[in-house]
Amino acid sequence: MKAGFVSIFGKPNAGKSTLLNALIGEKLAIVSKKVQTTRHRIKGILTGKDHQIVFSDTPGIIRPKYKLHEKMMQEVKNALEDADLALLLVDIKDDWNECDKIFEALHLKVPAVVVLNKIDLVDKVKQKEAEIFFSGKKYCRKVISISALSGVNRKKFIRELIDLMPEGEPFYHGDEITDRSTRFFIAEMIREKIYDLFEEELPYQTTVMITEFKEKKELIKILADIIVQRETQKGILLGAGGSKIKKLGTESRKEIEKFLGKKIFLELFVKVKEKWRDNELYLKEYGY
Ligand SMILES: Nc1nc2c(ncn2[C@@H]2O[C@H](COP(=O)(O)OP(=O)(O)O)[C@@H](O)[C@H]2O)c(=O)[nH]1
Ligand SMILES: [Mg+2]
Repeated sequence: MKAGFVSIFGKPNAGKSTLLNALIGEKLAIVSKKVQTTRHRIKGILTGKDHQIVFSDTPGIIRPKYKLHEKMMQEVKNALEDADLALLLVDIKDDWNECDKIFEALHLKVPAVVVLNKIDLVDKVKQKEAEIFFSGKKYCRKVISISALSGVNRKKFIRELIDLMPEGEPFYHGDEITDRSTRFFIAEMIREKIYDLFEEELPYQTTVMITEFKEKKELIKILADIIVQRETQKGILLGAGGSKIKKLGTESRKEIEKFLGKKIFLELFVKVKEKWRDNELYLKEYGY
């Protein structure tokens, strides 16, 4: 039996969350065109006859600008410490040298596989160049080129990882696919919709907390607080005559119903907590 932890690292937008979802075959992690969507480490567990791989999706590696960022980078560090194998994800169209510096700075103590992602966007020549560039690096055991979006050859990909995993007994039950709760995923789905529906800075100043989750006979009742930093942001979230928050509610509800396979009643409340992103107590309360 092979069992171990595989952590996915890389710059924002490299496609880490897309890859985790592709590997697990479920949408565990939210994905967006905007950077810094992922704030938490999320585990995705894959169990087979002779193996268990516990993948960790992590926030993109950045230089922290506020406390929330520091917490996000702490999640990266934790995932680094637990890892038996690191997947270093590169958007093949990104600056390779810059990625190399970041990987170098991780000071990995475990083997690493460089995963060149988004190969659907380049030609074979460019792909080959990138493969040669990264395979020469000290931290790199192997290079795998994929398109997480167009579909990965899961079986083949996983086999290659298993080869590099330690022997060991499984850490989780075979039927567990993640370490996160239903409430967590629901909050994340609402957050994803906020990234979709609102411009620029607003999603970054926002977090979501589920305050009530009650299963009734016919439906599930869910109440959520949307936390913003300023009164003006509350206005933007609500929209004229409450039109925006209504849209957010409807779209979130559809997504959550798909996820839970049950009818839900969803009510959203917008709350202003000044500078929550820099406040230890708030950050803790909101799960960071
Ligand atoms: N063309 C292309 N786009 C991708 C691929 N993988 C991810 N993306 C897109 O890149 C963006 C960032 O993806 P995400 O998984 O959120 O990146 P993360 O920040 O590293 O977690 C999203 O718009 C994805 O749809 C890929 O293989 N090809
Ligand atoms: Mg992500």
